[in-house]
Amino acid sequence: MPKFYITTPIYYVTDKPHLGNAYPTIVADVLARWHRLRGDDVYFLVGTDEHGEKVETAAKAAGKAPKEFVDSIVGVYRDVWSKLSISYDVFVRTSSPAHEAVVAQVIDKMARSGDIYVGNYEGWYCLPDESFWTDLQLINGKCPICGREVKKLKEETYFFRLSRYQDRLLKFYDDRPAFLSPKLRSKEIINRVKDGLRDVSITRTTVKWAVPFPMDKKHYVYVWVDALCNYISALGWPDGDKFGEFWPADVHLVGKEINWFHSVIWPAMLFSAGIEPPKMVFAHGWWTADGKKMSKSLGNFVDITGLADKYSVDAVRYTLLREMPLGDDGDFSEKTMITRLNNELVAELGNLVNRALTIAEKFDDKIEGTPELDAKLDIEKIDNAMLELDTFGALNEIFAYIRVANKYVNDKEPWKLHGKELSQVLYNLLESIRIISVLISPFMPDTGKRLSEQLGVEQGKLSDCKFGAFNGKPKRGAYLFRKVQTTE
Ligand code: ME8
Repeated sequence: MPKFYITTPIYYVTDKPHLGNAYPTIVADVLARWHRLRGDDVYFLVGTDEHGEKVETAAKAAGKAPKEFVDSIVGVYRDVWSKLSISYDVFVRTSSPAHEAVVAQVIDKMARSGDIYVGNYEGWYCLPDESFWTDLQLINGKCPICGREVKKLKEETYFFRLSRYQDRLLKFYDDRPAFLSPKLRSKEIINRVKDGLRDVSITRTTVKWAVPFPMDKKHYVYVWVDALCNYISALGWPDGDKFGEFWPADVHLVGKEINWFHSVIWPAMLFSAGIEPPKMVFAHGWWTADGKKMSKSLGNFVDITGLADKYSVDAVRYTLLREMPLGDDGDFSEKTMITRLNNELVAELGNLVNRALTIAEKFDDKIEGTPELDAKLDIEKIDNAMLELDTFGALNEIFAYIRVANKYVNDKEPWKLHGKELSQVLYNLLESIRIISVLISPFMPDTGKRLSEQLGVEQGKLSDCKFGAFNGKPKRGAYLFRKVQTTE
């Protein structure tokens, strides 16, 4: 059985998750569900990044000890993921003793490779991004990722000899072109690596809410080195069965602002520790509000649970996947969401189901016929799109088929038909809807389930997505989606 190990970024637990954090989590969920539909052995990791100065500062502001603070927020993450139908297999927390032990062991391996040495760091630090910068990297004196103020740091630190891995990384990118995904981002990384790599600071002495550095009691592990290890600590590295089964990861899905950590620092750390690198880092784009990246620290974010309460979880999941190809940036607006809900979920999918089931439940004979619509559905194309993480292309293809089925209803006018002729049309419609219910289920799990219930069939797998005998007992249930009235 093919295996599929997919991970999301682990989020800083400074506040509850917003639309931006929900996005990669939902995308990863859709991919994990798709692979389960294919019958693959899936392991889907989510988690929380709980150490470091940023979390320590947020805890202080909340008047709590860091551990008490993170414990209170992790529960909120679990609740939000459950509300958004996130089917994760494991939830990693970096403050857990098992994870901390893995971090210390990875560092020990890196030290044995001769890649860690003590020195002095002098440069800039961006707290919201937990990242170090040189004078040259700053843009107008500000953080090049988020454009905010940076502070001067001057402290003793241990360095990781990243510079040593320049050639090996470049060869690795060359040998494994899929590693740097999507393609449009690979040049950027390769050029920066070609420009030369500086050793990276991997410890702090001033931030104590962190994993103790195993080689020197005065030092604590830099939060990014700690966080990256989550992808293997969650599998029980070095000896855990899950590690043997699922590593290397198939996809680390990450936002483009943390691509460097995942595409450069992480594989170099793994080379140093003698561990195989992951197969792919896919850098996705940003949801923006008026052109600015939505973020917790800017406060310009959309409350994802409020949105789901208002329009349904599936409508939110659908909009996030349909509105923007994975890898692009896009402005999010409630107005666009309502338009998609009304014009696609209600007027295309909902309408098809409603029309077909209304007639089908009154039809007393056995529904049978010969396939007429099967040639219009290219399952392989959809599957290939999903395997390439083109969730946008796959969803477009599924909805193109929904339009084909709706046109079939318009052309055949089943409300005027009887007997064999009606059976033939109903057969094609119900088989189409059955297949659609499977195909949309990774995107809209609740809708997929409700659809198969209304058809009176078991929820199928990808291998069931072909025309066969229709064996269901259709019974129209509540509308899948309700139109949202707007003032315009
Ligand atoms: O960076 N649009 O955590 P974080 C799309 N702890 N995605 C967005 C987004 C937006 N406006 N805002 C956030 C960290 N994201 C580290 C990660 S991994 C070992 C450690 C998503 O809480 C995006 O995936 O700042 C981004 O990479 C992630 O949230 C950052 O979350």
